[in-house]
Amino acid sequence: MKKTNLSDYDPTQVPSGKEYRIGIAVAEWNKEITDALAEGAIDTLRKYDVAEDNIVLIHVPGSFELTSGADLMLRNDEKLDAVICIGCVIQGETRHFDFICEAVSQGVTNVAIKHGKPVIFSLLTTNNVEQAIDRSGGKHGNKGIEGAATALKMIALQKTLESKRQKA
Ligand code: RBF
Repeated sequence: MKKTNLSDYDPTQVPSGKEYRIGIAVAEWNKEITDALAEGAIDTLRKYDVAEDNIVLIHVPGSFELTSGADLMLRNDEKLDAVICIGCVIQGETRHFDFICEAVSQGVTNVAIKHGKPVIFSLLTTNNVEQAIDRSGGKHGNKGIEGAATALKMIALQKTLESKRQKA
């Protein structure tokens, strides 16, 4: 298997986001990395026709706050179809890394289930800065792009299933 660009996805399989409204919560820790991820996500949403007014961006202090940031967005904007959570946690010398990663992965899942809407986990969890750079526009692509494509696919899936249920 070719392993150079992990953000490879089939662009023909990504649905149009013309009617969609998507939130992006971005953590300020490791800002250069998370800004690059957010840029990849926003460019991708634009590429698939999400209207500028329908891309709603907020910032939270650190990745740990992504869960409550996503929850606040969904609670206060009923028109949002999904939220993409963007952060970067870099392994340090203490156990914070494990606690933050665990909290965000569980938290994002809980918010998605609570609101019945896709909440996307675009969190880099790396051993060092170099690995983070490689995945935010470097040799392993940009995980923000992948997060945006995932949001579009999940919203389309949700709308398909909802319309099937209504017809049944
Ligand atoms: N937030 C991140 O988004 N990435 C990190 O790598 C990161 N490392 C942290 C390391 C320590 C020791 C602490 C105390 C916090 C760290 N945070 C990091 C911030 C965390 O997500 C959160 O904002 C704070 O713990 C406040 O709730």
